[in-house]
Amino acid sequence: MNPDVAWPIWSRERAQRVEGALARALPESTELPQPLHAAMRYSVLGSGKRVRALLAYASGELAGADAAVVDHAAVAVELIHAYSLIHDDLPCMDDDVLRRGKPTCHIAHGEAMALLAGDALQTLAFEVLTKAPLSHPKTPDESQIAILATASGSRGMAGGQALDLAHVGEALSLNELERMHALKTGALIHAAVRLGAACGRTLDQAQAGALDRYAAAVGLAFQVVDDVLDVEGTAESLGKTAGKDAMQGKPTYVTLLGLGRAKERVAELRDEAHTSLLGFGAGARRLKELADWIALRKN
Ligand code: GRG
Repeated sequence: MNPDVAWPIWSRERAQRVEGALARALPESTELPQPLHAAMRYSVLGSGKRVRALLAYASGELAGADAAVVDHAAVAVELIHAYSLIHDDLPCMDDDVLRRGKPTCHIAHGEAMALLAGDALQTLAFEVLTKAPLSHPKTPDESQIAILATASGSRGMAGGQALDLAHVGEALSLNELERMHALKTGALIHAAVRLGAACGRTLDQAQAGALDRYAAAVGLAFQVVDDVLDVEGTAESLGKTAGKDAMQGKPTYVTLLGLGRAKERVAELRDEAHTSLLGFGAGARRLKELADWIALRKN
């Protein structure tokens, strides 16, 4: 955890909460087929900052939802995230050997099992959501399944990854870079915020718009910080290979803006996130803390 930012007790408690819920949602590694279930548990449990789960709990709290109702959304979003990391690390994509401070899934469990583990985590996420108790009925396109499916698919994270792969070694404008990251990283972060809020009372249009602006700002801030840490961090502090973007000739906020301006951009996005929450009062406390943490994180 980041020594520069006090990680609130609330966040620790929620991170532990989702860890337990993930452990219960995943098949035991003694269950057939054991190698697949072992690979799934290896990649999901024991580490990870759980930022997406925390965002879901925090926006759930804003909408007055019980943490027990948000658990399903928090688990689902972390399962999709874990699947994306496994597939991203595969030799056909980023070809990485270190993730969350340990060998990547395909190094530890073999390429075929890693591919299947990612697939199975993705479908498990949706299975978990089918069991989510909702506090009130939603229209189909507000359903948690629709929110997560759109954010994960070709119009969201998978689409962003396709754009990323297509542009390795190419120059991108700042707008093109932001569009790519809004999909690749931002869509799932946005979904986490929306999924949590969907567990509580219905927000009016202005409130939903404000929450969308918050999610867009923290999603982008998360990515700009990731680019800064890729330059300033170490494999030890990050738990993953550092300096990869430069190695692969990937356009980043740092290559486009320079380190100083990239850091200023993070501060602007944090301010935007705070401003978007002004109308909510004390209910937005956890979302505000998370925006701070995302902007100041060191891993
Ligand atoms: C394979 C469909 C598919 C998508 C992959 C998310 C992603 C798309 C790739 C990950 C590559 C990457 C390093 C993106 C930058 C931002 C990011 C998602 C970092 C990892 O998320 P953290 O820092 O990870 O929240 P932990 O381990 O803490 O959960």
